[in-house]
Amino acid sequence: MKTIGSAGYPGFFTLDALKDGAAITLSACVHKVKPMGAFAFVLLRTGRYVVQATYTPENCKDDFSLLKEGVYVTVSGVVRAEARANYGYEIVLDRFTVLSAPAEEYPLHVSARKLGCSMDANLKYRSVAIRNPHERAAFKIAEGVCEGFRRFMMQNGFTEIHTPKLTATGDEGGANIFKFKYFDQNAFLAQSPQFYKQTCVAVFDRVFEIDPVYRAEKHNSTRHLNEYTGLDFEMGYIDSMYDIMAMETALLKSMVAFLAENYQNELKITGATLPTITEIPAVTFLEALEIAGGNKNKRDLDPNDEVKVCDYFREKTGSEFVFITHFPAAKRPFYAMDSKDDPHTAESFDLLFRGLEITTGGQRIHDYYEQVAKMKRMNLNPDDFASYLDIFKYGMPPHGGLGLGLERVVMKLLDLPNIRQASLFPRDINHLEP
Ligand code: AMO
Repeated sequence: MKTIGSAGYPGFFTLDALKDGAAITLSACVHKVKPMGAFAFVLLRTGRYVVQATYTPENCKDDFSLLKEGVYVTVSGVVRAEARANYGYEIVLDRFTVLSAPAEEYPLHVSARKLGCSMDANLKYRSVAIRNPHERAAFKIAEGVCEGFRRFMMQNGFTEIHTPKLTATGDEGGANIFKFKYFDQNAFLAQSPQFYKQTCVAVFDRVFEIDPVYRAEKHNSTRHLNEYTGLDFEMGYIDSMYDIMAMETALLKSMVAFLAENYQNELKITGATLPTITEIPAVTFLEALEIAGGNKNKRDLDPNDEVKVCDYFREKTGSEFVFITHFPAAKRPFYAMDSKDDPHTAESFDLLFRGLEITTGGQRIHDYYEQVAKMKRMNLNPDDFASYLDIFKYGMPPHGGLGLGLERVVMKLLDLPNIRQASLFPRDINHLEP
């Protein structure tokens, strides 16, 4: 019997095609060639796997010298059980044809278990770096995070939306906003889908979005990108921000279960451990400051504080996640609802995971007059936000939501030292290409 890939096309390979004794035709990239004397190992890199093949001149009459790293081929052979090979099988080659050969050798060790080059080289040769299976795994995991997010959202009645990234006003405040000319008008790249996702709550009750977010971060940190992927949701008819935190807890459990079920290949390649989620502890900002041993007058947690708070809760409760609630209102955006008990704090939270903030969320103001008053208190001119204020003028249910940074989640799931490794083509202050 001849098995041609898994969907009748040799460029679409899945592990189901590996059956002892089966004939197989498969298109792939030559990942590595290891001459062993009488035979050679030829590792074939498909879109997700690296499959072992063996070449012997007895079985295969095609010119062995053409099988070089980086060459794209279609091979035919017979599958044989081989316990020492990846996935327990190898392909005994009987034919191959070269589809395309590179003009130059790779500038990086693509077939090494880990690339082992500097971040500069990694980013300079990004198109090559991400061919390394360990580097590549991050993006399959990112796919799983997005798909797990989407599935959970749809199962819970959220509608998927896509909102403009070219905008007339900034939604998060602060200086980290990209400005540009939109024909004759000043415009900004969206710092989040905040205004539009709130707007859509009045239409669909519950919405989510997976789209790019732009931040003009001037500092070159291992946790900031200038373009990242935001996983956002917003929901109506909530009683408090705790409804949002409960929804996020359920979402994370579901996403982790989805990864465990569908991404064992990448978890094995990267050696990553998925977190176990039961209850996620929650503390107030002031309590978190105390745990971190920081100055009580601080108005935000710095990266060291986040690590200390996470360490504390991991030891005390076993949880790798912790919610921090009730941040100082002055440090949160103007749309955050002030706490009734203490208007100096906002009904707003962060979620930390393995020492890093991965989410901000909270309850929003829904009353028109309250929103206008808060803008004025924060020295903002309501006239600059006229179209956003329309949503309150014409009525909004009580609502809230959150934003999760995809690359930060992947970075922490895989214990990557730099967020750039969780972005296919990272945009930072020094990189606008590739
Ligand atoms: P915030 O500004 O905290 O909140 O962003 C939400 C989440 O996005 C991620 N993030 C980043 N990731 C990479 N590079 C950056 N420069 C960067 N900045 C932020 C983080 C962060 O937790 N509108 C609110 C969310 C909401 O309340 O719904 C917002 O954007 O993981």
